Parts: sequence; structure tokens; C-alpha cells
Amino acid sequence: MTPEDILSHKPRVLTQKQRESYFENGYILLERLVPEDWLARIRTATEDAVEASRAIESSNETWDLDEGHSADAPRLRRLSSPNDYNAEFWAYASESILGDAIADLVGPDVKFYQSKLNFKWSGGGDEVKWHQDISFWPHTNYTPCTAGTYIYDCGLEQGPLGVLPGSHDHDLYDQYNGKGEWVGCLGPDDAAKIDMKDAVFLDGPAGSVTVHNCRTLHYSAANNSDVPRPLLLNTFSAADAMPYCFNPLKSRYDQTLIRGEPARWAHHDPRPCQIPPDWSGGYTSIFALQQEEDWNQAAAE
Ligand SMILES: O=C(O)CCC(=O)C(=O)O
Repeated sequence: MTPEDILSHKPRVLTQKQRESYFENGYILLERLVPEDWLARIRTATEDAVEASRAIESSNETWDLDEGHSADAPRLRRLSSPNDYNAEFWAYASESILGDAIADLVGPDVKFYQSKLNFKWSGGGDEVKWHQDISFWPHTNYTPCTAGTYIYDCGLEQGPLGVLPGSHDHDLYDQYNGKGEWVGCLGPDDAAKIDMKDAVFLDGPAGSVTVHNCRTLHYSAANNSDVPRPLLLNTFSAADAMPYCFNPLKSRYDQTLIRGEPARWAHHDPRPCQIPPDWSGGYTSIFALQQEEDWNQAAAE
């Protein structure tokens, strides 16, 4: 679906102005979108996951542990595929107002693609370097977008998501390093050209939702505050967007329709997309890739 097709459908929860702003800027912040009852459910699921992580000693497909993690003092970077880990997360992604807001941005027929819960722990939780999502998981068009839900209040000092408005309309960047290895972020020369004064940081109270398009450049700073910053990320697309590479965070719900009808025709956008490595042998997380950590290579083999 093109933005014009999408905008021609009656919105469910967003205003027409909000939708137009998303297409113009490549992102939107929906303050306090999530009602208290859903927020309570995903908070409990998050706290249960942190409890369970006490028994985990090394990073694996599901858990990405931060340096210093222990049973006594958990420190997590990411829980991969939370929707597969706890049905409460999947209920939120598929049944709540979130799916209605996404339908307003990708069209009435919406598919789920993948999920992750990025913790960015207090006292130095890693930055996420400037990158674009779509070359991690190319699709036939650029409707895919990722919704980030702040499970607790997120202030500027906790490393909220930062975006570069309008960057979704530019060419995609190279996310391989000079040695031809995938690093999942812009090289130092490209990153240095970004003027941080142009970045918009999407801090917000608990229950706020950020949505960024799959082409939008985004970044988040380290969390040097005393409070962790769990951000629940769900990626969706229009039903007519077909992935053509292996899903790095393969989920049992990949391609599940959460609103509307299945597509009979794929929509192809002619703009090119960089191809990632073949993830069928394994994937770790964006944190490990961008830090060029060894356990990524081990898992990939
Ligand atoms: O956790 C964040 O701040 C951003 C995460 C992100 O961009 C990603 O996982 O692709």
C-alpha cells in the first residue's frame, strides 16, 4: 500500500493529522496511548521475565545479558521475541489498541513480524548506534514499522529512542563495515555527518508508544541514569509486504494477520534495499552486532 492508499482509509484511533505527520517525518510519538489495564499486564510480564533471568548465566537466542549480570543483580540488554516467551506480550501486540494505531499507519490489513524487549539497564546500558531497520529484514515494500512501548516513564536521561525526521525518504545507508562484515549500523563517516541538533528524542510517560518507519534513521544513547528503560518493540507491516530474507528474530507469530484480510497481491516498492547476512544459522541482537562481540560469530556458526 502507498501512503495515499493508507490515508484514504478511515482511521481507527489516530487523527488524520497524526497519520500525515508520520508519513512526512517517518515517525510518531503517541503519548499515553496504552490504557492502564494493558500496561499493568505487560509490566507484570516484564517483571516475571527479569525474575526468570536470574537463572540465566550466558547470552543465548532468547536472552542478551549485559556485563555484570548475575542471579543477585540482573542486568539485561534484551529479551528476544517476548511475544513467544509470554502470551501476555502477544495478547498486547495482537489485541490491544496498539494494533488499531498501526492499522492507521500501514493500512487496514496488518501482519505481525517480530518482537523484542530492549531493557537498556541503568548505570550504563548500551547505546544503540544510528541505523535503519529494513536492511536487517528486507520486505517487498517499506510499510514495515516498529512500535516501541514505554512500560515505565522514560526521561531523556534514560536513553529514549531518537529519530532523524525525514530520513525515511532518503537512500538507505551501508550497514557493513570496511571489512565487509555486517555491523547493523552506519559507518563512522556516515554517522559523523548526522547533525545531532536535527535528532528528535522521543521521551514520554509510561504507556507512550513510538512508531518509526523501517527506513527511518534512529539511535538511542546509553542509559547512565539509576533506572532501567524497558522498551517493548513490536514490528508490523501491511499485509502486502512480503519478507524475502530469513527473519532474524523468527517468531511463531511471524506473518500472523492481526487486523483485516490477507493480501492476494504483494506490493513491490522499486527502491533498492541492502541484503543482510543469511540469518538462518543464528542471530544474537543489535547490541552484540554493533559492539562486534565474539558471541555473535559463535552463534552464527
Ligand atoms: O532500544 C532502543 O533504543 C532502540 C532499539 C532499536 O533500534 C532496535 O533494536 O532496532
